[in-house]
Parts: sequence; structure tokens; C-alpha cells
Amino acid sequence: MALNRRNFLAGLSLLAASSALRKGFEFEDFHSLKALYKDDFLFGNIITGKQLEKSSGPELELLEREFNALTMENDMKWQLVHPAPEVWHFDPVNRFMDFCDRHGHQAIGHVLVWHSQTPSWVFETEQGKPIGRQQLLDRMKGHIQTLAGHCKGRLYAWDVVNEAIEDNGTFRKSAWYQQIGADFIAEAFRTAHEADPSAQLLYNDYNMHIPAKRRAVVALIRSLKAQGIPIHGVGMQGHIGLDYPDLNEFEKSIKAFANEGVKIHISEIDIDVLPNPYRSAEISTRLNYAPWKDPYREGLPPAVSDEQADRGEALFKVLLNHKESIERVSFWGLADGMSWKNNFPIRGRVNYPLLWGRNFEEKEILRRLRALKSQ
Ligand code: 9MR
Repeated sequence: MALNRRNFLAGLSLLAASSALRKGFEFEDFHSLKALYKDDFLFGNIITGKQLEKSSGPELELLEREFNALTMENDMKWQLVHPAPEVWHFDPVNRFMDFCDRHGHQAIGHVLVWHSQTPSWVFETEQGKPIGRQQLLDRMKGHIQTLAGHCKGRLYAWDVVNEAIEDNGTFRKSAWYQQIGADFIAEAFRTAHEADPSAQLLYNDYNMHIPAKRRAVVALIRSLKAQGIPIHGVGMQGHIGLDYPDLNEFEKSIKAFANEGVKIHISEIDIDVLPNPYRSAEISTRLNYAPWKDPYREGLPPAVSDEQADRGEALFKVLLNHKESIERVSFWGLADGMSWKNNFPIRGRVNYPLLWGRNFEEKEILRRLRALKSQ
């Protein structure tokens, strides 16, 4: 590889970052995100099964040093943990819970019931026909009993149901909804509570700032509570951009959910800096690539980096104003190169949505989030 200026600079910052990490003991503990925000809320991030197979490295060091809550990005999803009727992959889950125990992280289970990443066999008979309400309920409950039962007593919270409400406030017409009806949600929460009575149970979704969705989530909380079914919290994902959503609307949702007596988890923050006509997080969406939609292949211009830091600071000011109601704030990834946002909603772009750069160098937004609490 030719040693051009970009490679050279990247190499330098990689060296600096890794030596800073190696000298971890020199990093003052009170400077970590988890320490700075310790009186406000848990500060979380995600971890993958692959990372958990390593015994050291910059990712694990940052996760240990900076965060006190962790969610598995993918390995507890149905497709991965329970790919066939009698097949369970508990090794990554066990490694996750052990890692959290060892390093003092609160472990967040993600996710018991979702329309996505659930294998098609779940919804079908052997002949490929819809399996129908009763049998699908039995399968859903069996999955929850086994998985939540396996983790019993070791998780701080479970995302019990993910993304069951559309942006317009109606129920998503998922196979769960179509075959069981809207009460699949109540049944999932009831079963999760039986399987692990000490875990906080959350409803998790994106675009929670949209008034119609806010109203639907409030109605869901009320309906569950009226039936005596425990729901302890709401996960507001927080996949945001530089100019969406309106933070006033986001704040209204925090207040509305808190008024219902549940805790708020800001569960999946990333701040997209690329042109993005699609302002949602429905995972099946794909838009076409065009070079103008991918303007920062050579690096993030300082002005955009500042804009992202402003945005992060504005978001965190709102969150700090509501720290009484907010239990946890988690980013959805560590370093820019690792984010799902490089491939969503357009594949193959170079995005910068997280707190560390591709070589684990600290970004302006990270400095700003530290400064907010260091003043
Ligand atoms: O970040 C996750 C990505 O690696 C997966 O390919 C994708 C599908 O499983 O899910 C991503 O995480 C999603 C999360 O589970 C639920 N909310 C939206 C997140 C981003 O799509």
C-alpha cells in the first residue's frame, strides 16, 4: 500500500489511539462517560458475539472503560439464538452475561419478539401454511420461556417487543399481529415477566417523536397496565440525523411516557451525517446508491463534525433535563466503521454516526459530551 498522506495520518492516529488504550491505567477514570454521567443515567453501548470471542483489543477496552450497560447487537435475535425449532445458540449469550458480570455492566436483552430477523418456520406449518393463532402463541411463549428463562436473574432489562407500531400509530401488520392479533404484545410481556420476574420489561421502537406513534405507545402502556401486565419502560431508539427529528417532539414523548409511570431508555443512538431522504429505521428499506449521497468518502469535514457535535450536545441537554425519568442512554455502536448506518438505507456508504472514528480516534461529539459534564 502506498504511503500517502491519508494513510500516514490514519496510521498516526491509530498508533496514538492504541497506545492511549494500552496505557489504559493512565486514563483518568473520572473522565469516562460512565463516570461523568453516573448521577444521571446508565451509559451504554452494544457488543457483538465476535467481539466477545476476543480476549482483548481496543473495542473491549473502550466498552469496559467507558460504559456501564451493554446490549448484544444481534446475537439474542430469534434468527441467531434459535434458528431451528430444537436448536439454541446460547454460547454468545453466556459470554455476554459473563462479560457484563465481570466488568460491572448492566446487561440488556435484545430482543424477544420482533417482526424482523425471525425465521419463517416460526410462522408456518410444515406445509408452509400460516400456523394460526394458538400454535403461534405457543411458539412465541415457548421461545420467551426458554430464552428469558435461560437468562433469568442476570439481565437488567429485556426489549420484550420491538417495533410493533407503525409511524402512523397503527399496529404493524406483522405476522405476529396478523396471526395472533394485537394481544401478542400483552402475551409476550406476561410470559417474559413469568420467566424472569426481576428484569425490567421494555417496549422498544424508533421514531418515537412522531405524535401518532407517541399516542399509540401511551395507549399501549395504559392497556397493558389496565390488564395488570407489567411494562416497566419504553426504549426510544434514537436513530437520528443532523436535522431530524425535532428535539421538542422527542422531548414531548419522553414526558408523555414518563407521565405513564414507566422508565425511559434511550436505547440505540446514532447520528447520521449523510444526505438521507428516509427518516425511519424499518430495516427492510433499501434506496439506490449515488455518489452525491455519499459525500464524505475521504473524511468527515470539520464543519460537519462540529454540526454533529452540536446535535449530540443538544440531544444530551434534553436528556439531562429529564434524567429523573431516564434510566439508560445507549449508543448503537462504538466506532464509525462498525455502524449499520454505513449500509442503511443505502449500501456501501461511508457514514460517521458514532463517538469514535474508524481508527478509534475520539471525535468532536465525544469531546463535547464529556465537556458537557466536566464544566
Ligand atoms: O445493528 C443491527 C444490524 O447489525 C443488523 O443487521 C440489523 C438486523 O438484525 O439490526 C440492527 O439493529 C437494529 C436493532 O436490532 C433494532 N432497531 C434497529 C437497529 C438498526 O437496524
